[in-house]
Amino acid sequence: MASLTRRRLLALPVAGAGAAALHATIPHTHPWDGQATAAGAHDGHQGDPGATGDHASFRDGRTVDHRANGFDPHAILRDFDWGTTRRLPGGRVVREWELHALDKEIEVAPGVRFAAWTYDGRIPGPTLRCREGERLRITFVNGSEHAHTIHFHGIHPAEQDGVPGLGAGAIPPGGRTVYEFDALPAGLHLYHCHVRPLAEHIAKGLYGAFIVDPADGREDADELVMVMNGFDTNFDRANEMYAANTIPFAYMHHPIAVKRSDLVRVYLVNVLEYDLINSFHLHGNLFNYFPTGTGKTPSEFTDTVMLCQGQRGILEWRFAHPGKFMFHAHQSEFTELGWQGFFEVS
Ligand SMILES: [Cu+2]
Repeated sequence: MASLTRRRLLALPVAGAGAAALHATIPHTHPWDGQATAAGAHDGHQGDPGATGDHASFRDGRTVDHRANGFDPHAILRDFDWGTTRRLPGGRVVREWELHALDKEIEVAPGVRFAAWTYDGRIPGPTLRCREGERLRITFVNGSEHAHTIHFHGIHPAEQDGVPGLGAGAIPPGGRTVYEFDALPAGLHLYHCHVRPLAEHIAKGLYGAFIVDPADGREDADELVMVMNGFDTNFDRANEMYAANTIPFAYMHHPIAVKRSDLVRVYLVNVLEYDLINSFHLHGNLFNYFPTGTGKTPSEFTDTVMLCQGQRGILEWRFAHPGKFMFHAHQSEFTELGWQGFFEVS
């Protein structure tokens, strides 16, 4: 596999020109191997996603300091930010948020610190949630040392699009602006910075999910947000780790508890930079898939979906059986590098 070979060349956290040729002959270690011994070296990433083997990665149970990071991927799953609301004289709801761009060092894997750019100090940023037809006002305060924007997916005027050269354009450090538009259409969307170089501004962590509930709502469910992402920790424009909601293996160490009697609804967003596609695969069950969440008729009843960057969709299912069921990217390389987890069904 070409990408595997390339990654083997580049995945070592070693800087310096001319080193790449040497890397090919050195046993590959993950950046998060840290102080692990040479026993952690291995030949590649292929294999059973559920197997631990003799691979000295942090799949052995080590994890990051969620408290120091200021966010926990388990909390992010069910953390919906409804902002604050007020009513206009005509009765229409105005929903408001204030988002801050903040430069912040985040431990993305045990001992691996990443100089991230964040919305509100977390990756992904807050999951903004509203109802179809409301008026939305998002105040953006740039507390970063770099210029940024918030570009929302959805329907809105050009000057509210959060791209350089239109409307408020790129917001300089210390600057602020207000994005204002109607919540349209109902569905699952996302937001991210749109300042060039775009890949860097996204890969550094400036993105989040944006949910517009249909005016007539959705069926009650246990709702979960999964933003599929990855991190390039050695600045070679390739990811060294993959995850849903930032921290690799988080849901392997602590499975997501769900009830067999509940409808499970996953809001799945792919923001992964540098790789052309990402995917989600569920074990032991199939789900209804609603692309972009804009329709109420599923496009597919399946156990695997593939998404390019910016693509998203809603997954719904009920577990047929109790027990532990894996979910993971169905690119084995991504799986091995962190994008895998368990549901624990009771
Ligand atoms: Cu930016």
